[in-house]
Amino acid sequence: MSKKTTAQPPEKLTGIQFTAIPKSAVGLKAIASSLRHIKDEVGILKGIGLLKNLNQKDGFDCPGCAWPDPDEKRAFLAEYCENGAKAVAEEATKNMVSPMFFATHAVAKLAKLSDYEIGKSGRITHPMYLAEGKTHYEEISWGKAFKLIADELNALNSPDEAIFYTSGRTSNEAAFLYQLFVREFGTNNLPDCSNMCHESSGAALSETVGIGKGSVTLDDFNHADLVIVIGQNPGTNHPRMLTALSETKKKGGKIITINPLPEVGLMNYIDPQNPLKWFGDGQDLTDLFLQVKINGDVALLKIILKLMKKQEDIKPNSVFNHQFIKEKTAGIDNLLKDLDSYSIAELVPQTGISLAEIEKATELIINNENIIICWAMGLTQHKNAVDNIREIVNILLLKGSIGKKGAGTCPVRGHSNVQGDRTMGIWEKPPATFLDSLEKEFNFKAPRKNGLDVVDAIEAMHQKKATIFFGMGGNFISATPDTEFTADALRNCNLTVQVSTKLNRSHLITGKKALILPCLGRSERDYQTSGQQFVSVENSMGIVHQSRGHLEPCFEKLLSETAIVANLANFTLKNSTTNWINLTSNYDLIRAKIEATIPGFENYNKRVRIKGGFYLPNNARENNFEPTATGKANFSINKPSAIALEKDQYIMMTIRTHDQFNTTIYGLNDRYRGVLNERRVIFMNADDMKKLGLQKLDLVDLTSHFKDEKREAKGFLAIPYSIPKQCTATYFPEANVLVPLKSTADTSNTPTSKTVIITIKKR
Ligand SMILES: Nc1nc2c(c(=O)[nH]1)N[C@H]1C(S)=C(S)[C@@H](COP(=O)(O)OP(=O)(O)OC[C@H]3O[C@@H](n4cnc5c(=O)[nH]c(N)nc54)[C@H](O)[C@@H]3O)O[C@H]1N2
Ligand SMILES: Nc1nc2c(c(=O)[nH]1)N[C@H]1C(S)=C(S)[C@@H](COP(=O)(O)OP(=O)(O)OC[C@H]3O[C@@H](n4cnc5c(=O)[nH]c(N)nc54)[C@H](O)[C@@H]3O)O[C@H]1N2
Ligand SMILES: [Mo]
Repeated sequence: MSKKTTAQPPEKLTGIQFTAIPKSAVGLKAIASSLRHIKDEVGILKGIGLLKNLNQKDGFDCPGCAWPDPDEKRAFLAEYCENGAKAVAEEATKNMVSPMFFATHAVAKLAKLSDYEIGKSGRITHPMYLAEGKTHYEEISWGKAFKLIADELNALNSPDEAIFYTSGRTSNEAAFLYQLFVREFGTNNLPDCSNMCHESSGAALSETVGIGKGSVTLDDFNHADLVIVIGQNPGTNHPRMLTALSETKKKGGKIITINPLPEVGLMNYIDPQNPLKWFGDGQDLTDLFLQVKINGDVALLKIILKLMKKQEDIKPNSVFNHQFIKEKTAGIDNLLKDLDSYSIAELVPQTGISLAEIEKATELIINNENIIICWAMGLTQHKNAVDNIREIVNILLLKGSIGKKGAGTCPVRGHSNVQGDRTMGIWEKPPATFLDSLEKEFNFKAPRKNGLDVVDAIEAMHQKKATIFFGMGGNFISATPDTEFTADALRNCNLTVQVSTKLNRSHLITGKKALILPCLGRSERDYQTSGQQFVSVENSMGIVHQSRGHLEPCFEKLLSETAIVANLANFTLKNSTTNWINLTSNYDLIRAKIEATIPGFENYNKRVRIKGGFYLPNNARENNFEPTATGKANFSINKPSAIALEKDQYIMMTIRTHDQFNTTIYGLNDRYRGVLNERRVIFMNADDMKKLGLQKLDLVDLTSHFKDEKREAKGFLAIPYSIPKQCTATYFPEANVLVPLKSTADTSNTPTSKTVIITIKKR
């Protein structure tokens, strides 16, 4: 393993302070925090104008998370959360990164700053070029930039030597054009942030219920008897989900939370048996909190399945929905037989939870009809992540709790349009039927070989099999695992190109040559030759709706992502029969092409103009599982975690603070966990700290272990916290250097960012 530590965030402490862990989420402090960010970044007047338009039916879609907006009434000035306001403030910042900024800041020096400091530099205003051997970026014209990229692309031996990454903010229109350009160029190398995110959900759900998306709608939360929130921290990452959970509660529903941490957004953890009243007007959210060990979920879910089966055996028809199982599913006998091969006594210690608590959870599942299960990265970023999700589906299928009101699957998506990007064809493994329709509509021969996902793309660049990296948004170096290895991979490239709004580390760890193409943000007006355009996005529940920018662009040189792709295609593709520039003159023309090639978009231009948008078809929601291999919903056989810790080893999960959006660091506080002004911390169980002779705030160095590989990250402050023994937590992206590139989930190949095996050494 490379020993040099040149690409990761600096090992610099910022002055930790503590605050009492709040008893409830949201409330006045959240409002104060939103306003502070808006005031500091944007200014009050402009800021209020912006917030007024956020998530309104004729406004713009929040560039934060993918949680849906209500179908019907929307509160004036209030369809956003603290962290949505921060996301908007960050994009609409007054700070500009101009050519002068680049002239006075050497790239190598900027790379020594933290992601927080880099991001706060501001919005990029001009296309910038870092020529080979140069120390500073210089301004370049758009035309020269496009020509340079086109020449480099066309000089490759094979189109497969280029990588085209996408983050999840790109609109449907831009994403559709982008994948079309990449495929006409000749490759399916379209890795995206989803590869590191909900890929495991997509894999598990496609196999078991025939669609890689969740089945519930927002309204289902009004009809659920029981919601299980597992491996997710909505108080921070999807704060508006708390409103939906609160509705479930108001209507008499129950909530089970399964998490190694007592996240404030879901409960006030003092006594798990008696959660304090905390939400808004004093409403409890979590009825039962199971403090599971990291990656102990399959063991836990298996015990629940075994207990369900036991009860059904004792009293037939009291637990399973036999009619649903008979008509709609396949594979129950195998599942039940497999369950017999496990013993509860052996499984319990893997969960860290007492059997009595698990029995309580099972009782709630048995006694309630309509169950929704919600999850996010706590389930998807493990070696057996796909098993985690398939095991959830097993529970829902036994209960017949899918494809009807108040019940179903709810993978809560991350980026605001990550689901839409997939629908538009941003995927390294496109289905043949999709390629067929592209070929027919656009008159070209689409590449049929699967492309590279994120992990494989990094490998290919490291081995110099791929030499051009193009990033449509995102922050590849900070978001990906194994920071130093990935840095070497990017440095091996001849050219790295980033289409971005804000300065980030990926502009600073570059190929031999590098380009930055600055683009419009979601909040800004997008003018094309036919006038102002709107774009469309798809949220976590499959609703496609429009988003119309509100602010004048922060600088006149910016292009929309759509225009950038069209120009690039125009420069690169010599034989294309598509008039790319004309397509971008009016986004209705792009939407018409989407309608012609992707099912579910009939009358797109008309329906996208209906306020609130329209739902895409969803077979699982409609209680139809025909698209699976068996034509039925499939039970599956899943394995508990195989991780065996050696002496003095710990599992580390890398999680988000309350003050960041992925690699964009809004501030240095994690208010809901009581930590202020510091990100280089490691949360540990107090007994584990004692065993290691550690006091609160001792400085430790971390080493991760994978096969015979070791990786190091230095200088973290140890903090005792409520977390199961042998489990620890650090923040992403500071700890990404420890995540081994080749440690990935089976089937989905998602990096195991929530199960990193580490040892901890006191300084
Ligand atoms: N404000 C804000 N909003 C965001 C984001 C952001 O960074 N900031 N990111 C967006 C994106 S792209 C995404 S994907 C989502 C991420 O949303 P989350 O998945 O909620 O984000 P994480 O911080 O990764 O939190 C994972 C949660 O899973 C728990 N967990 C970890 N390991 C396990 C485990 O083995 N089992 C169980 N049961 N739980 C576990 C952790 O304790 C934590 O509560 O949020 C989106 N929204
Ligand atoms: N260790 C660890 N690693 C993780 C995770 C984890 O939990 N732990 N989570 C993973 C997950 S779930 C995800 S989704 C990925 C996220 O990976 P990415 O999506 O690659 O990362 P972001 O931090 O969301 O990208 C932020 C950058 O996007 C650019 N940007 C913002 N808005 C726009 C826009 O409208 N257009 C364009 N073109 N650019 C824009 C800005 O320049 C900003 O710096 O990270 C993954 N990495
Ligand atoms: Mo994500």
